[in-house]
Amino acid sequence: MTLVAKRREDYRAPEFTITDISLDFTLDPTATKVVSELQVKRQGNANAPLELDGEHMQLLEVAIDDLPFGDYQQTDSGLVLNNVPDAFTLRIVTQVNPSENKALEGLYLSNGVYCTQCEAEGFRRITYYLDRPDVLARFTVKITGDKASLPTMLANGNPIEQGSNTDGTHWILWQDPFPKPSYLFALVAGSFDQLTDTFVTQSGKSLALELFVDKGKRQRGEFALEALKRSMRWDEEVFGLEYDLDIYMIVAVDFFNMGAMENKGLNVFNSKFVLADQASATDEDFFNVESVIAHEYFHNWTGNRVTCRDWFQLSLKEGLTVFRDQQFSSDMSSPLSNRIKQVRVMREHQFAEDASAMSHPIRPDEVIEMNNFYTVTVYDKGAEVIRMMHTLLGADGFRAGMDEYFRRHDGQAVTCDDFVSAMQSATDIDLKHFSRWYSQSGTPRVEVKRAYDAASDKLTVTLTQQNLATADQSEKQDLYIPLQIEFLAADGQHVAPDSGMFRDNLVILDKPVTELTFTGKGSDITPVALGNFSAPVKLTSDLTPLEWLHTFRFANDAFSRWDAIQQLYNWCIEQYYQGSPQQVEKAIWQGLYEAVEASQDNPEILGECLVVPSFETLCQTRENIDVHALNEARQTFSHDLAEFMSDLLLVIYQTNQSDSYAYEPAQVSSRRCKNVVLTLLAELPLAETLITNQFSGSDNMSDTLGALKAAQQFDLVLFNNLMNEFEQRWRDDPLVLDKWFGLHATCDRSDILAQLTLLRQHPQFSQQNPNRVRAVIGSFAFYNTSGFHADDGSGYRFLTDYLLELDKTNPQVASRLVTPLTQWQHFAPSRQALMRQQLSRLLDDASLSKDLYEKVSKALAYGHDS
Ligand code: B3K
Ligand code: ZN
Repeated sequence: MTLVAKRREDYRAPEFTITDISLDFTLDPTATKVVSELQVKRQGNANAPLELDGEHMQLLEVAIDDLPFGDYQQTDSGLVLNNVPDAFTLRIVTQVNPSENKALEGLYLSNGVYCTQCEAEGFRRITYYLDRPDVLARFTVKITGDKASLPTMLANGNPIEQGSNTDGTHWILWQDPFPKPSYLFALVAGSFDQLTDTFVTQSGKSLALELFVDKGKRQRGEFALEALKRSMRWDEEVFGLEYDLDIYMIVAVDFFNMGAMENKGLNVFNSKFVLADQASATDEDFFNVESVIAHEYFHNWTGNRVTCRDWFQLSLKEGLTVFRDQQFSSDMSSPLSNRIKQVRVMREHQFAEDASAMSHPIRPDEVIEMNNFYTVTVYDKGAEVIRMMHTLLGADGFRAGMDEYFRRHDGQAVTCDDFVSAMQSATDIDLKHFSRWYSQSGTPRVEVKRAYDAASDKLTVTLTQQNLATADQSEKQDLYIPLQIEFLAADGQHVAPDSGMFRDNLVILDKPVTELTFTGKGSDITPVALGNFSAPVKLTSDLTPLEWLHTFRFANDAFSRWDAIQQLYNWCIEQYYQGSPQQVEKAIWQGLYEAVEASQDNPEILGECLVVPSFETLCQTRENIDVHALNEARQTFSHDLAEFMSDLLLVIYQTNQSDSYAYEPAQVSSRRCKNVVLTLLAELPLAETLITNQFSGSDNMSDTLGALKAAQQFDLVLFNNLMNEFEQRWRDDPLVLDKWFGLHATCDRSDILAQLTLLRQHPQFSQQNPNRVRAVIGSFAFYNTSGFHADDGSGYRFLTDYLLELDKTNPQVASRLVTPLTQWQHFAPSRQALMRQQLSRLLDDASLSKDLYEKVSKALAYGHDS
């Protein structure tokens, strides 16, 4: 198979545009008819044919200005209409089969609900169209469907008319006054429970809020509706942005490829990110619901009102909207835990992507399948790039830049450069050098080194940036890196360098080497670099273990204090991994003990500091990894840590019990701290009673799951007993059962593949449902280190067998799940060979989707053709 990549540089404005579209759907499970009427206008070359995108449907009729039209060719990817006038009405009738659509892209029917997903290029599975984000049209949508089974029929905008027919069907007409690209179109039809509310905007306009959930789940939707109101208020207060339609609708569906979708006025959500109550959802679930609700709502301005010119610009809306939802979450809960959570995503997943064959800049240059680029790089690194601008400009400057961005571009489809240039207008800092972050891929390395000259009593701190070649780019340039930094003297007091700071605690690294000097202050100065994770870089330094402890005691930046403990853990695990655990001397254990003891009344930081770095994080700073030795080093260290401070951990466990459950910041921190401690204690025999008591006494899902995770760590017999009880309680609730699936799939046991086979036969498992597939197969491939990386390659083979099946029905989900197999670069050569063997099996499949083809072929080419 050879597939041609599209290139960012080849962008050309469309020859035609569409100003208005009226769609008429007659819903039928296997033969839905779609009549589309387009107002088309030529805006380019006078002779150009009209080339419409379209696939996976039947074409029934084409007419121009009410006359049948025959001068067209149908191709694999669309329709080419020749000799068309400069302005005309185009009528196209198509037929689609929603029940057969298992890819969940375009219009599909599952569990009796009709639903669409059009971003990025799904609209072309509904009708022939200029399916690209720079064509903005006004949509009118009529839906006709069975009245009994589809009492609710929704589309974007406002309902303007409805009625009944004599044949048992009814119809409704929706109109969206805001011109929009086709990817923001949505249609939903089904039978739901509905929650309604109102919101009064800052300018006094009253809006209707409507949330649609599965029958019987109304109470589980209340939190999401409250979260929506908080998001609306926050965006008014922080960015001065108000909602623009009269009605805002959210629908929760069970079959959905990703988290949610920001369709104008009609968000469609994976029910996982809407439904939450004390009994069925963890604190983390509540957090995610609030953050995804906010994210989709914030898109109304950053994404919908101002959209992307082309898909290479995806980070324009995603990086910015992630940054906005992160700021919101941080205001709603603990800023420290939020920042740590974001950094974990960067270190565990984004750094891994940068190091892999899929490495790409936040604004990619080449794409075969756009769905493959909804990545942690575009989203999360994209948000880090926005955050750096926020750091450089300050909150007020950033707000001024945003105001200017909307003033210039409201109603347009624009580029990342347009965004930077609006930001430029609000600052004296030249952002030209900074903007390389958009075009350069890879994780920069920053090294901190000290040299002391006794004769002149001068300490020089050298900060070096290094940008290594990545799979996609061999040449690299220096970046503009804002590095937050503080300096500690031996007594814990802060000291300042002679000169060279950009601002208090901020230094700019804009060349390979930057030096800061300290004269007359002695040699004993500890630099604390990368405060608040001020740039998405990998930091190495010459700090000693005792200096990390010093940092924890005295640094001002809470993130740096947490990070110091993480670096220290990383160092300790390395000693175990190298076979010399005795290098972790008594003073270090004692220092860790004292650090924990001193933080006893601060569950927020304690709950984060007692988490040992994940296996995935440890991989990012190592090469040629012996998987099992590293995993074991991590586990043995955790065991020794728990043993050394068991008395202290028990006290912390006991003091962090709360009476009755509430989802509020103080309780969340305390519960998290308690459950993190329980996981550590699960290394020790004394944990059994704690685990069983917590499980049986729990009145909320966080504590129940905390007990199950600890049991999984503790012992298989206890684990299986508790898991059986859990299954009995939740057997009819697949969304909750996903937690159970995930725990089984991540269990460290020699018969894990047999277990996975059993899970696949479970009555609640369904290969059609992406949530189930992610819970079982995804948890295994991403997080079951011992099972996925079994020495005989059986884990890799299992995943491959599964993907070969799944790819036939849902390539998008298959392509997400292949990721761990493509990230072989950190491992020892023998293991790389086993992983590559399975990648070759995938590539040998002649009918492989282009989604998988793009990732697999890149992964195989990387490192072997250079
Ligand atoms: N914009 C959607 C993601 C669409 C993914 C298409 N494969 C959700 C979001 O980022 O808000
Ligand atoms: Zn988004």
